Amino acid sequence: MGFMQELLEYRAKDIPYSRVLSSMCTIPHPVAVEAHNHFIETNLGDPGIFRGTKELECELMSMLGKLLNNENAAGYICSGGTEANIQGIRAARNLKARKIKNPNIVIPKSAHFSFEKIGDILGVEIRRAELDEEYRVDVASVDGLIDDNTIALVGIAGTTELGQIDPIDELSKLVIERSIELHVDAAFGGLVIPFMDNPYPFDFKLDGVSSITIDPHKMGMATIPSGGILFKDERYLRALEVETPYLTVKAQYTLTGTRPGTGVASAYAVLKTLGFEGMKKIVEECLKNTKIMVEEMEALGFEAVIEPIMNVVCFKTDKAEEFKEELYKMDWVISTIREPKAIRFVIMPHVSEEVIKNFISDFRKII
Ligand code: 0PR
Repeated sequence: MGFMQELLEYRAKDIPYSRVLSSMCTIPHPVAVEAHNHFIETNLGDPGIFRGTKELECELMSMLGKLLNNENAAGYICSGGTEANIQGIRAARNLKARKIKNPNIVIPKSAHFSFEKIGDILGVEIRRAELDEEYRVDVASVDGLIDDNTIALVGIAGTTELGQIDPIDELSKLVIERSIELHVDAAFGGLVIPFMDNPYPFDFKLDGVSSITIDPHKMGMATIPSGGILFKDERYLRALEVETPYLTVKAQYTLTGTRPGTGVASAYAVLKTLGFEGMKKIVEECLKNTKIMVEEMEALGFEAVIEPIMNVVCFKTDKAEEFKEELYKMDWVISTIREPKAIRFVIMPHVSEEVIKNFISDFRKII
């Protein structure tokens, strides 16, 4: 048996996306794959060599900046939401906290687990604010946790578990009053909210927002890895720089050194091909399918934890873990959340109406 055959056999053991209802990633758009293949050997870690790819990244950042209502936004394509969140907080720390001994940040209890890593790596104390009944961060609770050592607040535009959007406009007012930074984690929502009928305010249109995480490898249908970090202006990138003695450039603001240009090319290809209207159609389809999932689950007697705002939806049940295990035995992947006990579905572009119908028919057998 040739080793390539062997590789394919390993790959065949993976669960196909048509049975994955738990992922924020999806099958890349065909143009993303084509673009990716053309950039397979690129390394943006040394942009003087890959100067065309670097130019393309600048173009993509300018497209994302416009989408997020800031022509001056500066940033780069990284390994994912985790790195983007690290860099958002690291920039805030470097700008604000050089004089502060024990810096802290205030994040919602609903924040992604990447903030656990941030506390550990950056030595920043993480304070967790309470949520309201709709699982948005409670601004009074945030306010109560701020002190003289607070360098930044975090708001989430599309929480991992419920797809909820924090009151970013109120957080923005708060950071302006306190002269601190505001990092918005829109890893998922960044490429959903702008394409919704009544978009929630979450981006640079709000004066307090300093940085935004927005991941093309989630709803942007780019190839993995393609995460995004955008800052209000260049000043934040400068705060991240280290000197690079022997590269084609003198300084590097990224967290990783060697980094692929494939995520830049694939994200660019998707956005250029689909345009604003094309992205809107994809988002509309996902929201329509989310409604179908709600109807199907309600017909089985389940109740949604909150009425879905984007294409993430959870249903209350004490048997969440049991259902997840039983479904996994049938090669269906769903997830569960921390609070309240519930099962969770992310209705990505690969979760078609047909996938939902197939799932419901198997789920009936279990319940
Ligand atoms: N911020 C938010 C709001 C997120 O939802 C995520 C990931 C991150 C940051 C971190 O992004 P990276 O994983 O790109 O570093 N949210 C999903 C999660 O952790 C990611 C995911 C994707 C999980 C595919 C499972 C999966 O199959 O749940």
